[in-house]
Amino acid sequence: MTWPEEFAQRYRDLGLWRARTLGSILRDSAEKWPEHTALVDGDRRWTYRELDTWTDRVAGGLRGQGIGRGDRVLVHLPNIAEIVALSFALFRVGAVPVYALPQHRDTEIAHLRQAASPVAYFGSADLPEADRVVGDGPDPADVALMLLSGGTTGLPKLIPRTHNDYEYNLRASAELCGFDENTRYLAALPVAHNFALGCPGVLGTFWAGGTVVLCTSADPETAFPLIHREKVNATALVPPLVLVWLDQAEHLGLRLLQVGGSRLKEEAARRIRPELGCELQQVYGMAEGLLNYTHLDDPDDVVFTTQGRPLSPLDEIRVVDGELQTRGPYTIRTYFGGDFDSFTEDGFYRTGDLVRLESGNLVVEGRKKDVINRGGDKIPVEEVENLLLGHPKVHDVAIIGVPDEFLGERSCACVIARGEPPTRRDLVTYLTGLGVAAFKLPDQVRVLESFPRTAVGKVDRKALAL
Ligand code: OOB
Repeated sequence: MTWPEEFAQRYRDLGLWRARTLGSILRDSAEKWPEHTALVDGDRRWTYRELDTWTDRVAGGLRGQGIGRGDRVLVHLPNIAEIVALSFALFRVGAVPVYALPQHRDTEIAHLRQAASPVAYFGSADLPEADRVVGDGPDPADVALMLLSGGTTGLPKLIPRTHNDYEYNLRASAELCGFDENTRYLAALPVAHNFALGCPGVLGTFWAGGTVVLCTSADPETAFPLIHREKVNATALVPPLVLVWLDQAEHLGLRLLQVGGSRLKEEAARRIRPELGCELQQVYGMAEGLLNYTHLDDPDDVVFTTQGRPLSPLDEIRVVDGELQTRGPYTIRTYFGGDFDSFTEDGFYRTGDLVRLESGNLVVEGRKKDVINRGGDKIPVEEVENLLLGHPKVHDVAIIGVPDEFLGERSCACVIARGEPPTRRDLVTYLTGLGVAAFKLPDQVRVLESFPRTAVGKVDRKALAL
């Protein structure tokens, strides 16, 4: 389930795992910088002391509800201050937030309920009450939170991250990115996603004593005025948003612009400094753990053309048949509920990404997993295919990625019709009716007589894409 003891021992001995819980991050910073602004959400602002007090109140409320150590709680909130206070309160009582994305709808929430058996739900959909158990405080080796996989094969899996490993993840990231008490980080991507949560994200900013500015939309109309008003100096984006920001060609005065989640084109990378006036850092990460960063003092070519190198000296990486495999102090050894295909016998996680190493830095060249990366949003194709098979006009369906200038790739549903062929609108209306996140809706539909098959009879997605 977790790291073998010899590995855990090494990570502790080397001071990577410090036996700190995530709840203590806010407490420590509140002691060091009580009057410093910790959090800004629109017109609402909290100092570290205030946020710490609020968190304790929420924790008391959770305990009053009987929510405690080890209980999973489904958190389905946008970037509002409540997701911050609730998360820290859950960390403090030892309950485990399971982070749904704000874009998720009934179908995804139903899946998460089934997969995680949460005792409570915080968000906009309705959940009946479940059994509740009272517990005590957390142990650093406990699971602190659960992230969703960008989708391997089948339905999104739950990724259990411990206090020990995630505290290291965000602390090492904050150090590498030079975060300190003067950092003013704009959370433009969802806080519920690993990138904005802990790479270094909002948690890394709190660890460093900086200020987190929340934003519910990364559109320039919303984000740019906030950047100016709050003197934001660091943020993280996915590549399509970078293109939108570049179109505005406005100097933002950011010290650091992190970009990751999908492949950033070199041409866009080169425009960032002259047009937005900020330094680029490429981030190639995954909710399962491993993070790769370009460094702030790397030569331009490295920053513009590679996805950087592993965060930790204890990260182990190897490339097998083009696929990146990894294990290390903050990479899971198994998914919640188990899954043996994604891990090798010696504990390496098979990323499904095809990479090459270029003088020590990774370049992501493709993937072998059945996921479409739609500008950073991961579409688990099997999940959507299974839903579409329920449509009366669909006999069979295969969803493939097709190249897209803006998103990197978009989705195409290849359909064998049952009688009258379905239109895109038919399928979109159907999926929307089921309550599916908008980014999973097919961008286009192609009707075919039959699918090309591989030698073993599986749909040949590569041939379909031609
Ligand atoms: C981030 O995490 P996930 O879990 O949503 O998705 C992980 C997958 C990777 O396996 C890779 O296929 C792709 O997203 N990816 C990239 C990339 N960053 C992630 N592909 C090309 N270039 C990049 N820079 O997406 C994530 C987690 C933490 C930090 C940043 C991104």
